[in-house]
Amino acid sequence: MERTLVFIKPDGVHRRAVGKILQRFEDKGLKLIGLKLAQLSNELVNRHYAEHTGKPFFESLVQFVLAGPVVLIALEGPEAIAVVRKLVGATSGLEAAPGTIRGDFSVSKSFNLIHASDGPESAAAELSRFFTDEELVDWTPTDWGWLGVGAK
Ligand code: FUP
Repeated sequence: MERTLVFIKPDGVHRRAVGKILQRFEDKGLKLIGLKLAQLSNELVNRHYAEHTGKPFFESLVQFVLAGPVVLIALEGPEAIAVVRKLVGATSGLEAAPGTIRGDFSVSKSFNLIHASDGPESAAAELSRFFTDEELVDWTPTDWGWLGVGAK
């Protein structure tokens, strides 16, 4: 079982696509363990995208993510990190496959609606960056056995 961090970027919120994006994760069978709307701080966004500091798109990326509230989502499920990245699709909406969130909602490299952790280390760091331990809720969906969760 893995946990991962997703956030819907300001374009997704402004476009009123939050419900449709959340639906993708619920339909897949992932478990929602944290959810909140937040206006991120400049300091937090700079820290989150630190690996891209100095790249040509860095400043516009930071300004974009600060341009309105984001929806922070913590998810849990089998291989949740890779499963979520597949649902999200390639970074550029121009490259992302139809059926993925970016493939269905974006025609841009930058305005790509969603962020998702790309590995176990980033998932752990990002979950604790955006959620306190108290905000993450441990619970068991009644239908998980039927979805194959825990099945070998
Ligand atoms: P991803 O993990 O798919 O979100 O992609 P990256 O970590 O490589 O990039 C982080 C964000 O930078 C992307 F979501 C969008 C933005 N970006 C650009 O705006 N232009 C680029 O050429 C590459 C990335």
